[in-house]
Amino acid sequence: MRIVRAVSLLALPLVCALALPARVAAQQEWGTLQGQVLYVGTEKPNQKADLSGNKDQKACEKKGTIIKDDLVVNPKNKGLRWVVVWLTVDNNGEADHAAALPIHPSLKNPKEKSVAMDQPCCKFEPHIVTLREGQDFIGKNSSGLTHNMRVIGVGPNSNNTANLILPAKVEQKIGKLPWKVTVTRPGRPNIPNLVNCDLHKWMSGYLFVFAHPSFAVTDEDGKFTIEKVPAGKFRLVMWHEKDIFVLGEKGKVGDFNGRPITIKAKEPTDLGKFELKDKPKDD
Ligand SMILES: [Cu+2]
Repeated sequence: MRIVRAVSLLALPLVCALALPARVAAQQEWGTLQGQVLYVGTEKPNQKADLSGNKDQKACEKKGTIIKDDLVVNPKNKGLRWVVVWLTVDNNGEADHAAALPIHPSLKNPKEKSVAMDQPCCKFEPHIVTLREGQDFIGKNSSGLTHNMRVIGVGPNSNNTANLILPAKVEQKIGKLPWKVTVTRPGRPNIPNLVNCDLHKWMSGYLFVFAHPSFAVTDEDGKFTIEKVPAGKFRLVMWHEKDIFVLGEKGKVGDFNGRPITIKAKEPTDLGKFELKDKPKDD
């Protein structure tokens, strides 16, 4: 008798769930996204920066040769570093770059108040800084040399364009207004703000601003992991400074529509390896 009652009680929530109107959205679930980007093009990676004729050449090369960041490939596994990877909403097979992505409750607000870009040895480190809206961007100079930091604010960040001298051991908040996602036209994806040093022409970096936490930058093996991403159907967009929007649906370079992906709930979704070729010459 007792058993029968227990069963009927258990069945009750199921009946209620079936009776719910269809318009009540299922609760958002979360997963982890990972993958690896390989460079299979013909350009020579890991090239030395040209410092010849610069007054700081000796000081800059004190700790070794400076390797450019524009095509950093791991010779062991072809992993391409400094690829920015992020999610966008899929709207009938098109990337909707302006639509809001679901954000995991624990990531509603960024944990750190600011993110810094340093220049300890005549290179911007990290080469690419990713900010979330609400975070401050700090220009830092931990070296013994004077650097100039020119940040080119595009679109809604144009008022944050800065051109400042950063003497040795100084750091400064950059941007008069809160940093926003950089879009140049409606429907376009976000693009980075360029960072240069006028005193050392080989120095360049990028600042990306996102309105959500579902982004990553590939590491020295070309790998990326994005945790607490929304489960479901989304699009994956990739950017690299050589090819700009590198991951088209059919592998077409320069397509900022990205590629459709399905993220599994509660377990990692491994997208495997993405092979990037050179940008076509006629683009
Ligand atoms: Cu400099």
